[in-house]
Amino acid sequence: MIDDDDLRRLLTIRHFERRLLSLFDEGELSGTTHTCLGQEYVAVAIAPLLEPADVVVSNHRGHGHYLARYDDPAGLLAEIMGREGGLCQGVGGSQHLYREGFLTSGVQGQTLPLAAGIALRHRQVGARALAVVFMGDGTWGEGAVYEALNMAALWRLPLVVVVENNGIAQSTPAPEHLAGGIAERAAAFGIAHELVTGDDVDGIRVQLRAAVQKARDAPAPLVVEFRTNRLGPHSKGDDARPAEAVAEARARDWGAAYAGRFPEQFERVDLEARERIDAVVADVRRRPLSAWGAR
Ligand SMILES: Cc1ncc(C[n+]2csc(CCOP(=O)(O)OP(=O)(O)O)c2C)c(N)n1
Repeated sequence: MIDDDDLRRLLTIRHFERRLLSLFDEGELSGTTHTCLGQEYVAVAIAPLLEPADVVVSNHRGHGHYLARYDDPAGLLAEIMGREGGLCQGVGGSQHLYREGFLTSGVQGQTLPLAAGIALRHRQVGARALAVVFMGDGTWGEGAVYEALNMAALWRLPLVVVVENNGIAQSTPAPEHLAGGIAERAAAFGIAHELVTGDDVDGIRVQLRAAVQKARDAPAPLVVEFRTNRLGPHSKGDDARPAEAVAEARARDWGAAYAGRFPEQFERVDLEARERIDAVVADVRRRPLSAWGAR
């Protein structure tokens, strides 16, 4: 059973992401946004394995990574809506967030060299801190990934690469863009690889704790591959998958399965999370537009 705190984190992310899609429909958001619906548990499972000095480098699908670490839906929504109180005064938006210890980039693969550089710095100053980079399966098609892995392995960098392998890159299924497998690619560099197939946050932490600790204490890179499930569209409304694939994703949803097993707890925490996000949306909507000034 998931404890209330973890379930609250999971459902806060879920309701946040759902509201983003509805705010788009209402014409309240511009640009684009990529939700992590279905994948919330990856970030929630990883967050307590991290220490405050660790640096997270996230990607275009990064809202859950941020919320799992900081529980700050108002700061994130204000950023995405360009309102006062936004994390980066509304200049970064959904894909380019920055806060000490956390940054995201929408440029696929660019984040691997960046995270390797941060891990190198940690090593040089003896910081005992990790760089943790989140990436999708499709991003293994970018050459910069391999330069970064090569250096990370050679220089024994404290770098944890979390792969959210949801089996699709935008509209291209993994079998059409990924030759071989991620485990084999890690092995080619002599990098340890952990495969996570479940969605139980406690079980995932038990599985990963020792490997993450090792990456930190006896610095060396680690690839953690989650076989996960993208429930929503690639971005705001562009679900190019056939109806059967969408139905299959829904059938694999951790949330629906958990609600069926523990309905009383789910309904109680779900309502709490929904009301919290409703209040955040009402608050942020009333705020004036953010005014950007160089700092
Ligand atoms: C260098 C670069 N090329 C293309 C894109 C457009 N793009 C954004 S997300 C995406 C697919 C990424 O797929 P994956 O890595 O599997 O992550 P997922 O979206 O499934 O989380 C693409 C091609 C981009 N942002 N950056």
